[in-house]
Amino acid sequence: MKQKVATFENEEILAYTIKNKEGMILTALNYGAAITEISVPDKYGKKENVVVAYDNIEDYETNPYYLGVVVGRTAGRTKEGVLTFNGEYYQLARNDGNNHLHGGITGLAKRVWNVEENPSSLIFTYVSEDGEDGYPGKVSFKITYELSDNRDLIVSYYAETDSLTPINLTNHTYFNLSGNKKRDIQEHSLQVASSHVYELDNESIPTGIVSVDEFPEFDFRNSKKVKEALVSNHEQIIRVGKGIDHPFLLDDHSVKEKIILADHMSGRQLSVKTTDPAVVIYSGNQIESTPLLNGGTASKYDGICLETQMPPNETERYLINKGDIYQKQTIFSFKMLQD
Ligand code: FUC
Repeated sequence: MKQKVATFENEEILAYTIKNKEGMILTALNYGAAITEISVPDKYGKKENVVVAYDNIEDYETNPYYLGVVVGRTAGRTKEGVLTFNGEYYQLARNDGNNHLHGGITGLAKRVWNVEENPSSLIFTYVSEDGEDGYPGKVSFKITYELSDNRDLIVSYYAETDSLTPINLTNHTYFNLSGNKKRDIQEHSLQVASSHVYELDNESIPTGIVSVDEFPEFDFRNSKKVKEALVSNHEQIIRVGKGIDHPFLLDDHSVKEKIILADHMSGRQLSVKTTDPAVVIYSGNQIESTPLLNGGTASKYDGICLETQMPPNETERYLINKGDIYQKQTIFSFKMLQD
């Protein structure tokens, strides 16, 4: 089902809704492939939205928090927006202080994508021309959101290029399992199979890798409340606005559940399977009182992003060339916990 929800610069903005057999609902826009709704039941069977969304659809045109979108061509921050490879130098937009963030001023997040609608999947395609957002190479992107008959959202990424260029995509959905954002995520529990994290400089550029043994606030190898990290006065936590906004290296590269987020009050649990080597976890530290989100309020820690990807600012690790295929899958599985 699709519905026209807005017009941005003469382009029709459409919201597509698909359901699985159990009635799990996903809604996404043709703008940035932004996920505005994932509705799943709580432990009493009450179905509610577990993603953060703007109340006013017009806010997706600027989308200051990158809610729900695909980010790229390269996710995260590239120092000074400089790419150097193959003897060439490219200057990308500096849209975050001195640095390039989430693919630039426009990026994939603020493009109108072509959408093919199927009963339980949406296929988004977009061709990015050579030089777009400062990146070399013409790149064809394909992103699929598919609902399984269980409660899985399978996000598949595909890209191919006509010349050497970096690709590092992720999805920037903010989860809040309380349902329709009744509470913030501080009481959510989080488990991450990661024993090493990147420290950041004061512009949030990764500097080096530390063991979580030396940084226990970020030791989520056993499940603990997100709040336990947020209340710390560790300089890394203060630096990013009193929260988490860091790349975590995943210990095991096979496809299995490596990240588990749970809200015990609602009984909802989300687990994430990925083959990506890292996840940037962002606890919504920069969310302000406006724009309004999910029913009239907005504040810090309203949602948490689990951005599976290659570590940011390591361009040489994710170059693809003509004839190569960039392909990966992230599986978000929802489950109801009983008391
Ligand atoms: C995240 C963060 C940033 C930024 C943005 C909206 O991925 O790494 O700090 O605020 O999203």
